Amino acid sequence: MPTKIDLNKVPRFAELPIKPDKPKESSWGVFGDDDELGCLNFLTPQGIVDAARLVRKGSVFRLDTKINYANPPLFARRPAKHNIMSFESFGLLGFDDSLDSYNTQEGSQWDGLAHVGSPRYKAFYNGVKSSEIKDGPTGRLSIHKWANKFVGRAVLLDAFRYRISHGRTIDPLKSEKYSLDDLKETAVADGVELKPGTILLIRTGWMQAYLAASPEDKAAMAPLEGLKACGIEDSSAMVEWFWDHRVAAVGTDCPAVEPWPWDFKNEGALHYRTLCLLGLPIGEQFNLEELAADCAADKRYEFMLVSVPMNLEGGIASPPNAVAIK
Ligand code: UVW
Repeated sequence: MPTKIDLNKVPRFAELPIKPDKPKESSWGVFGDDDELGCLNFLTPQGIVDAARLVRKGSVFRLDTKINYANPPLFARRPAKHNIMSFESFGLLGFDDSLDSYNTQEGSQWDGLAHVGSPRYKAFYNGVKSSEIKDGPTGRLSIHKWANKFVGRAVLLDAFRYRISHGRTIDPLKSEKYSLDDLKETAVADGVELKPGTILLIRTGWMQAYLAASPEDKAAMAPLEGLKACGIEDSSAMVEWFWDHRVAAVGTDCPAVEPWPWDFKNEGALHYRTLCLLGLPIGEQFNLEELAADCAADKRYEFMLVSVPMNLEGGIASPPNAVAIK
């Protein structure tokens, strides 16, 4: 649905909040008091048309991990069990399948705006209360409301490659941090521009490190207390940079966008600043490996991104079902 908001009139981060009764550094009310899309409002029909012009060579990169790629899944999530059923007893040579205990966050995922709320304000994005987050069509901040929305221009910041190539090593399997300067320097080095309405992908190197790890190391990483993972800095300056560039969503290849573990009691955690205060969707465990290799080869770090989250009414999160198209 085309947005009715004049994006030229959206306040800068320093002007937030727009009303004194809204949380500090929040965008609550900017897109309307009932808005449930947050920064996805920065994706516009014109932005989709412009993004389509970035398709030049017909290369498609799937950004989702395979279901059950993480063995066992992180954060003690349960693996999906794939069952194939036969129709033979009905006289039909055919099959269908089902997935038992499928967790929408078992692999690559967009965290929906109902995933994490603020302990201080006891509310989710735009003041939505826990009681309003529920299964079915009336569930607020549900992932199914994104179904027609997640298409536009995207860019890749290969911060891992940038750091390594500049001799500043980082161990993605430790709780190490990419600073805002790391991201800005990567953007300058690779000629990446953050235009309004950009879906920002950030490669931290976590996914390639995880995929190369031994089965024993993967098993040790699965429980919450066993996982250590890199991520991006959880500062006010970081989200100011996103907001003032009208970034529509931030997808990463690491498990929590910010380093894991993050302290749930820290009000400055990126999960609170993005999902809850700004309504900025964040993505985790994306597989950016093939895309990053292609961008390094052709030096084009911008492309069209098409993501079709699950049509699950009341859904909290979703695999991105995303492709980058160049
Ligand atoms: C938590 O941070 C608990 O989950 P996720 O990283 O999947 O958003």
